[in-house]
Amino acid sequence: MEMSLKEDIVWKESYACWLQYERIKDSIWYDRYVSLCQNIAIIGDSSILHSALQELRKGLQSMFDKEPAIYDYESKKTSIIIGTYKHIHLQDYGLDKDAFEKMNEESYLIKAITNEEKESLLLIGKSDKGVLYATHHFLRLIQLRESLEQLDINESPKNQLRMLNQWDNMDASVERGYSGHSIFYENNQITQNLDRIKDYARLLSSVGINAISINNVNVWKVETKLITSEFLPDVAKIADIFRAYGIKIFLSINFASPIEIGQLTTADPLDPEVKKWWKEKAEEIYEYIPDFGGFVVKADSEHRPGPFSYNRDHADGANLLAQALDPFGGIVVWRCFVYNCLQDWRDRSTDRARAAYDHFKLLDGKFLDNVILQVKNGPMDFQVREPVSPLFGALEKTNQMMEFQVAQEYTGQQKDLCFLVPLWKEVLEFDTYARGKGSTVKKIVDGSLYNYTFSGICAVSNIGNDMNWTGHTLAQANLFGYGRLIWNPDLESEEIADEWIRSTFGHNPFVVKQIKQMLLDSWSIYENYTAPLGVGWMVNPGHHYGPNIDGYEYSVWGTYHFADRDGVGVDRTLETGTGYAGQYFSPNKEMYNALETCPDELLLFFHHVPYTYELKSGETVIQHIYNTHFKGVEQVKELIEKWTELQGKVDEVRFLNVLERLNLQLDNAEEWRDQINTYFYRKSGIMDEKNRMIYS
Ligand code: GCV
Repeated sequence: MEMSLKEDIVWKESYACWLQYERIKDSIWYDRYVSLCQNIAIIGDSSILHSALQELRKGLQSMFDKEPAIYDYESKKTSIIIGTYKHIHLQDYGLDKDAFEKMNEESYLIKAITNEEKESLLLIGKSDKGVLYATHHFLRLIQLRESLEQLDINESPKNQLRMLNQWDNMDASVERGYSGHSIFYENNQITQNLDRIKDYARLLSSVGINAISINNVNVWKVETKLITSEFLPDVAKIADIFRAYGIKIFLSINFASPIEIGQLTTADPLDPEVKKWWKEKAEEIYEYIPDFGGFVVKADSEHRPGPFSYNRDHADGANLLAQALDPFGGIVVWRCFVYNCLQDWRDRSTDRARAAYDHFKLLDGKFLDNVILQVKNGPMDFQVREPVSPLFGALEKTNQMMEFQVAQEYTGQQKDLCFLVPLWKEVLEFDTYARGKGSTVKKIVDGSLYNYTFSGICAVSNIGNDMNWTGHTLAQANLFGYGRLIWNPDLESEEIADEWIRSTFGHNPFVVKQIKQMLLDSWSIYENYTAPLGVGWMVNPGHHYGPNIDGYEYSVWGTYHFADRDGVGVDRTLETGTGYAGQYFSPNKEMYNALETCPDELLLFFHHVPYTYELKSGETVIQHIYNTHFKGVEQVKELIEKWTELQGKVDEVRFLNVLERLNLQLDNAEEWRDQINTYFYRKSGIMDEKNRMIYS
């Protein structure tokens, strides 16, 4: 379907994402809501409360086409009352102060109160941040057309740190960015367009994000200077913006900073001069940003400097920085993505999947209390299918957090549709058995299993300066879904999809149904036409888009599938393989280790099997490969049909943006299908049972 945009394109809807606040046209809903939403009283004064009020005014004004009036709380005329529990006269509403005292700092209550004289809606936070979250929640309820009359909601986030990592460089490029350039930097300077950053802060706070690191974990020459007086005044301006939305900022630092910007000859973490340097550096940073969150560190990973250069370990490295930040309440987010990236493909004993566990398990208990180890969800690198990293559950005495990737590096790069919430959900629900049954990953990262002092979830962001933020409009659902899921991992993927669609595209039941189906099917569709049965990779080296079955096979990166004429897959068993399966707690260890019990979808991650091996599904491995690859392409065609049926039902800009991406996805899926099927036909010499077209 060929179509192009009209001249006078309107990007309003694309830019607003899920904060559309579309005018309520249905008079029944309008009338039901309007009387309750005309007046606001705010108690207290702070930059966060100011944001809450602004959000509320803006949202209500837009949905009711009427500016709400702001009243003095004491006048008691009001409909919506916002403030913290310390300022609101709780007794007037029969509320208990003690209940608030016990709540977490970010909690809130939304309650409808009706008495003879008036109706009130209370949005009460434990803190200012809680008020802001309550406000967003309340606006979301209206966008979702929930009834307000009986509201009695008590919410607390399940995870303490809810973070995004920008992989933005100061030349405006974004590592693994698929939505234009950075919104933070241009020409090796911090941008002067702070409005866009403010809009980003609004979006993030609306889904409960409370921390952000604003530069790439690969910290290059100019970015190393972000912690110097040359850039700190501008970093402080960014911190001011995020602070007003309850978000703390972090910086990624270069472990070799004492050498690169400090005129020292070493960055040895045990050297007294180095310790002094970092201590003074921390003091300087906190002069500019009193509530600075701390550092994110990629060390001894993919050629970045780290403690290994000085024969020190990661605990020495992380503790050096933690000591410097501690007096100010800062924390160190230390990444566990540490592996040998100069591997010899002929060496079958080295296994990249083992690396994070092998490096960090031994150090459990050696890190200071203000260090958090950040662990990618899988042992490799954000593949479409990987087992959960065995480090989850393995660190009893060290704070730990999850790292997801909202950016779709290996899942279609925001050209292909891949709604990632179901993947993240599966990871969080995974039972590690670390302390017996029920030791799920979500209980580890929310800190409850091991009583961590700091814990949470972070993810690589997927935004850039494209007008719609995420390149593919439907990729906005991943950013929204990430925030909603990590606020409450018990939410269902379908619920999150539904919220996102209604807030973004409105309530037409057909639109909601079609998009929801598209989102929920998309991860499995993407998996169908790409690398099979958990083996991963098979992508073009460097940029990672599109198929290249042997692209990484003989490289140094440790990412092999070992396909030969007889079979495919990586033997990670205890008996004949790399022993990786043994890093899990029982019974996961045994389940993955045995061919008979290893789940089909991860078979080739754990085992090398002949093409004729029969899966639990009853198909042979080779037939599964053919079937899923033919099916995947047909499913993409169905996605296109589903979307095409929405023409005229969603605005033209977003309609065409998605259509264009789906067409690219089809090209990609066809290429994957043909490359994969041909490769495995040539390797195995086994025909497709259904005799479909395989290029030979
Ligand atoms: C920021 C993968 C990506 C890199 C990324 C790295 C990391 O290797 O391809 O772009 O670097 O992960 O997470 O540090």
